[in-house]
Amino acid sequence: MFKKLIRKNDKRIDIHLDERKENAQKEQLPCHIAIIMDGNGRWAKKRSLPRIAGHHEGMKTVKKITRFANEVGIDTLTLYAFSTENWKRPKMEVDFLMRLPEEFLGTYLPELIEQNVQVRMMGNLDVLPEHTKRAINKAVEETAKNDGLILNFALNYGSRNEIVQAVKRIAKQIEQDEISEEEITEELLNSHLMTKDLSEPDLLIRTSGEVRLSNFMLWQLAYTEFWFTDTLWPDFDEASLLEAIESYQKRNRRYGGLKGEEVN
Ligand code: V07
Repeated sequence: MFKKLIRKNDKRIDIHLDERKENAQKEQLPCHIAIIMDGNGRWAKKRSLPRIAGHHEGMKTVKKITRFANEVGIDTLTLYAFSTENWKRPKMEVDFLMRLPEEFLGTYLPELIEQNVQVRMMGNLDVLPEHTKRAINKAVEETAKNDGLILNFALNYGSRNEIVQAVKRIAKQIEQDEISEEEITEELLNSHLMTKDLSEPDLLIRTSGEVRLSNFMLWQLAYTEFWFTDTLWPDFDEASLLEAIESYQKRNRRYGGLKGEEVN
């Protein structure tokens, strides 16, 4: 009897969610959503679990949100999985984090392939452990021909470093007389960023109540709508993503066709 009631309730929630999803799909969706997946450690602490338990739970949320974003019809999902600052954490935690791509792909790559998801990476991958590189390269290769959702992981990524690398390459082009100063434009700088083949994010989500960018996509977020939530990343779910999308659409409606950059 009790079980039945719960199931009934679950179903009602599902119907509600499906309806909201369909309504969202009738309006302009954010093409590219970027997420700072914060609050995994705090989620674990609240349960007296080790931080790595929070990271592991966070990985499950990545699967859930990827599935749902694909289902909704989002074009690109960029997820901040590991920042250049994260190396400062205890070695044991870093080692654990560096095993997560393998674990994730070990169980989930067949589904990603089946769902036509294309896996991409941005960040300095050279210095990652060999076992991590092997797993992510395999995923990138095996999904390269897919043309559904682009699932873009930021791994060992830092935005200032990305910009510095771009500037260095441009300086070299100048030095070697390949381009002139006049040719340095926003488009040229764009073409040297790790996001050169992606659209700019339309919506940035950060979980866990922190309201800062933490060196994430500084250049690319110039015109992006930001959505912050107190929900910890392991607790983030389909309804949370819909809430963010609905908020984005509401703001878009308010602009009434005006572009966000027309701030005057
Ligand atoms: C990581 C889980 C999500 C919360 C944030 C920190 C911990 C998925 C991946 C991943 C990365 C590349 C890839 C496939 C999966 C991942 C790290 C951490 C380092 F090709 N989650 N996740 N990588 N966390």
